[in-house]
Amino acid sequence: MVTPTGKEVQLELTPNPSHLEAVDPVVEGYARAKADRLYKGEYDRILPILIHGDAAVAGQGIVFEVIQMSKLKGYNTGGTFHFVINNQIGFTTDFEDARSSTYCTGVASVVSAPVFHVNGDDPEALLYAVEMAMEFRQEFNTDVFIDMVCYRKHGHNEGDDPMFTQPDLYEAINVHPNPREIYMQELLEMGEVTKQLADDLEKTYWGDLQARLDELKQHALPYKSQEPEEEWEKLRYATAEDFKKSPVTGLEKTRVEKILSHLNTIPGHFRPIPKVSRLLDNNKKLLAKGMVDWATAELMAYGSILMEGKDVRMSGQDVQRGTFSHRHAVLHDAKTNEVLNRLDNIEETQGKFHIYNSLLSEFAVMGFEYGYSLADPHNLVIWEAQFGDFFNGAQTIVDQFISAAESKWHRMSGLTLLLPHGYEGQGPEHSSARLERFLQSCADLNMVVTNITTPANFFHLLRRQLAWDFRKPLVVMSPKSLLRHPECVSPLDAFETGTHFQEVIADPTVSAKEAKGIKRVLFCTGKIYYDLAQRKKDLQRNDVAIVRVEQLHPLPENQLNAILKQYAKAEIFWVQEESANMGAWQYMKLNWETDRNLQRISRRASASTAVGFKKIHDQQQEDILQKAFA
Ligand SMILES: Cc1ncc(C[n+]2csc(CCOP(=O)(O)OP(=O)(O)O)c2C)c(N)n1
Repeated sequence: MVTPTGKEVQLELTPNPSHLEAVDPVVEGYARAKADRLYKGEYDRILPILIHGDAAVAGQGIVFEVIQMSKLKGYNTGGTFHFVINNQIGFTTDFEDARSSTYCTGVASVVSAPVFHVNGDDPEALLYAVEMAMEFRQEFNTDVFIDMVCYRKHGHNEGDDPMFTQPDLYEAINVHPNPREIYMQELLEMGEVTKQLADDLEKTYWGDLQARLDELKQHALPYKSQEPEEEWEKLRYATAEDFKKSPVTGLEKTRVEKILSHLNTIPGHFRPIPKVSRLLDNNKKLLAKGMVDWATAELMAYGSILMEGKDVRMSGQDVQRGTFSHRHAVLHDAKTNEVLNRLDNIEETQGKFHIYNSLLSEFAVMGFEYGYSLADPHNLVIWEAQFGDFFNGAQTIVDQFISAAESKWHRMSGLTLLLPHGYEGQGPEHSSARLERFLQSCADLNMVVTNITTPANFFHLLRRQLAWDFRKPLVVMSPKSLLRHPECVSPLDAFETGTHFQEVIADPTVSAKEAKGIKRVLFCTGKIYYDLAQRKKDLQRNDVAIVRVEQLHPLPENQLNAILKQYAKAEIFWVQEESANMGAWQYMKLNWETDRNLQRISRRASASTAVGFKKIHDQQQEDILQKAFA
C-alpha cells in the first residue's frame, strides 16, 4: 500500500476473536517475528498497533501482561501504538462501574508510556496528538497511548437501544452535532472554506468510497505478500492420509555425532558450576554406552533443525535451564557468569536458537509465541509451561486461536506447547496438564496431542513439526520424573537414517510368535508405561502386552487396530494414572471405533486432579498396577 506521501507500507490485520484484548500478545509476537526475520531487529521499520475500547483496556488483565513484556529482551517490539476509542461506555456499563483508575489508560504508567488524552470532536487536535505520539515512539521506542475521548452514537449493536440504560446521556448525544459538522462549522467561522467547497468535498469523498467499493467487488484487492508469507503459500492443508505414517526424520550418523559432540564440548576458558560439569560427564558416560537421555534428545532435535538453516524460538518460565534442571540449554560461567548458549556455533550456516526465560505470565507469553509462529513457517516456535496445569491461564489462546484458527480463519500454526504432566505424588497443583481439555477440543485434525515415552520419539516429534509440508499446533504432555528415569533412554540408532516418529509403540518384549499367548493387552499413554513394564517384568507376566499410544490425536486407529488383530483373543484395557473423568479415557472410548470391549483402569473420578498426600498417591498407583495385572 502506498501512503498519500508516497511511502510504501505493508498493512496487516491479525485474526481477531471476540475475546477483547486477547489478540494483543498475538500482534506483538507477529510483529517481533517480522522484525527478527525481515528487519534484523530494526524496530523502527515495524509498528504494532492495538486498538482498544475504554472498558476493555481498563478491565482485561492481558493488557497489563502485554505492557509488562514491552521492554523485555525476548518480547520487545520497539514500542506499541495503543489507540483507545474511549466512548465512555462498555456495552451498557458506565465508566464509574468499569474501572477504579482515573483514566482508562492507567496501565500506561507501568512503563511510563506517554498518554495523549484528546477530544474526539477535535480532528486537528487528534491528528496532532497522533503525529506527536508516533514521533515519540520512533525516537524512544516505547509504547505510546492515544486516549480519544468521544461517545458512541448508537447502541452496542443494531438491535440495541441505549435509552434502556443511559437515557439522559443518549438524550444529550442525540442532539450533539457530529465531529464533521463541528469541524465544518469551525472552518466556516474561520473563513477557511466556503459551504459550497465543504459540500463538494463531502460529495467527492463519498463518491470515492463508493467507486473503490465497486472496483473491489469486480477485482479483489491486489495483496502483495511479504517474504515469510510467501513461504506459507508453498504449504498445503493436511488430510487424514498424512497422519497414517510419519515422514522420515532420522539423521545421518555423522550429523548425530556432530551435534552430540558440540553439545558436550565446552570452550576451554568456560567453567560451568560443578553440578553442571557432573551432568555433562554423566551424559558422556551414557553416550559411551550408546544411549541418549531426554534432555539431550531435545537439544539434538533443535540442533539438527538449526543445521538445516531454520530458526528455533523457545520461551516460558525458566526455560533456559529447564524447570527440572534438565535442559541447561544456556550455561553460566561459575566465576564470570558469562553465558554460553550450547546450540550456538554448531556450524556457520546454521539458524538462530532464541531461548528466553519469560516473565511470569502464561496468557501473554503463549499468545506472543502463537503470534510469532504465524509469521514464518520455517521456525520451530515453542512455549513451555513451568508445570503443565499453568497453561490454563492461557486457555483463551488455546480455545480461540490454537485449536480453532485453521477452521475459523484458514491460518496454520506449528506452535508447540510443552506441558509437564504426570502423577508423581506432588499433589493437585503439579500433576496434570489437563490432557482431557485438549482432547475434548480435538476434531478435524486441528492439532496434534501427544504423550511421549522415549527420548528418540520426542526428537522425531519435534523434527516432524517442520518436516511436514503443512503445519499443526503440537501439544506435548512432557515428562518430569522420566527426565531422569534410567530406562527412559534411547539408543543412538533410533535417531539415525530412516527412523521416524512412532505414533504407537507395540510391546518390545512380545515377539510376533508370542502374540498368541497374550491374554490381556494394556493400552496406555505416557509415563505409566514404565510402571506397568516394571510390574510385568517383576511378575514375569508373559501373557500381558503393553502398548503405548504416543500420539492421541489424530488417533492412529489403523495402527491400533492392526495390533488388536494380533491379539484376537485377549481382553483389552485402557490404563491411565489420571482420574476417570480426566486423562485420555473418555477420548479413547469415544474415538476408537472397535467392536472389542475397551475397559478402564484408573483412579476414580475426582474433583481435584490429584490427592495431596504422597502415601495416598502411592496406594492409588499401586491399586492401578494391581488391577492391571489382576
Ligand atoms: C473478554 C470479553 N469479555 C466480554 C466480552 C463481551 N463484550 C463485547 S463488547 C463489550 C464492551 C466493550 O466495551 P469497550 O471496551 O469500551 O469497547 P466499545 O465496544 O464500547 O467500543 C463486552 C463486555 C467480550 N467480547 N470479550
